Amino acid sequence: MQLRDKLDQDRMLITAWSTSPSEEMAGALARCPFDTVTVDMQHGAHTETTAFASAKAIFAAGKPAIMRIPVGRNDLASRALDMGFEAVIAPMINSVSDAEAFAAAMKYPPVGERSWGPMRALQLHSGHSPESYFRSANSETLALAMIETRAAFAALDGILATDGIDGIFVGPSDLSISWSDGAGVDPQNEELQDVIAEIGNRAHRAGKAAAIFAVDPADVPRFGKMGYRLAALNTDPAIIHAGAAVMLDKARG
Ligand code: 3PY
Ligand code: MG
Repeated sequence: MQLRDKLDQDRMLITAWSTSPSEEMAGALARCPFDTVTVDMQHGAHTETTAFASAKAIFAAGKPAIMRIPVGRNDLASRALDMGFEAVIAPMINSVSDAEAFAAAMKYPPVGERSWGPMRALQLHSGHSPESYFRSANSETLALAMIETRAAFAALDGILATDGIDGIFVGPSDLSISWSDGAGVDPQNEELQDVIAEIGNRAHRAGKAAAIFAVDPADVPRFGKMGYRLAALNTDPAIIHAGAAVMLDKARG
């Protein structure tokens, strides 16, 4: 089942967040009971080589792969889809024109300007002929625009209405920096929770997917009540730390 169909179901999907430039690590995350794995090329240490190898490892574990591109790297968004990623998260989408440029890279004409060449995607998604991939790609791939500044919040309705944008992805850390005018970073700030709820509601009303990065797994059920359908559970080092803490506690009695 495609990531898009899973998102339409009435349950919260959880993605692992791969920052370590290793296909083995990405594959290991995919074999955990996450719904999907996101390969982070904005702040993660992945190169294109490790990211594309990771997509194969994630796919081999039977899971869909998501890529987060660096700011403004819409060329990489098209390339990620060609390499078999099903969804792309674009950071710092702060205006309708940012959203339009991202959507153009993600969708084939007539919606956008994506150029043809999904060779690896066709190998991985073996049920597709070139023709059927072309016909279904615009509706099956997901373009998720990150809302993580005051400017993005001000432009939210326009971003949500942009043709080719399938949903939004909230970055609470950057949002907290922008919301405090640079006074600090506090993704779990109380004041921010109303803003996060408002973004989830507006996405829901616009019929678009809402996703968010969760610093604390305990926040995920609350985000679900706000209309969010996809949450990232911190990063791979955080998962190792949490697992090590549990194992060491047991070992030391
Ligand atoms: C943020 O919280 O700003 C993010 O981009 C999450 O990765
Ligand atoms: Mg961010």
